[in-house]
Amino acid sequence: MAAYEPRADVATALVAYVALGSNLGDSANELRNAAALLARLCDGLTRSSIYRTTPVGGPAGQADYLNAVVAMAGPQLGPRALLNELLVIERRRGRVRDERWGPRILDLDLLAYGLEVVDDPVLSLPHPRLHQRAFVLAPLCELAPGWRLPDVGATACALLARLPAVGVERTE
Ligand code: PH2
Ligand code: MG
Ligand code: MG
Repeated sequence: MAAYEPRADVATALVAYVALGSNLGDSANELRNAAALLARLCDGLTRSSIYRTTPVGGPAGQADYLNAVVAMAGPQLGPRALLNELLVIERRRGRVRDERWGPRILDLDLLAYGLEVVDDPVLSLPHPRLHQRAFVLAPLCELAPGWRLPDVGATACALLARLPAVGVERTE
């Protein structure tokens, strides 16, 4: 019998999903630059469109956000090292953490890492509020319509359909 050969055409790469958000500075540029930095940390990156979204939570009167999601196929770092790198990139962009859910120049949230389900003080996977956030589910549904969250087994599109269709507008 022939030796087993993995079939490259059907093998599915491990994918990490990262949410990007900004409502200070040149937000569209922040998201594009962050996506370019993340592309260096994986074999292949795809980005959703950019969405203009109404702020959820936080102080009254903050500006609308721009949000997007990227899919990192074949990430070079494990989930904890990747999370740490996201924080490093945020800090380099001048992110200061003061008010919870206050305005920010760049927010990078690790949404999911393959099928990992983790719940510990530093890392929760999938991201615990992902299911309720249209500003994350809309770009994730666009990018990965068939992908199912490892914990609830539903797609981002199905979860999005349950939420009120307001406050999220695709811009490009
Ligand atoms: N991020 C938050 C809180 N609220 N609202 C919108 N529209 N977009 C965000 O990225 C966002 C938010 C906490 O990180
Ligand atoms: Mg966030
Ligand atoms: Mg964050």
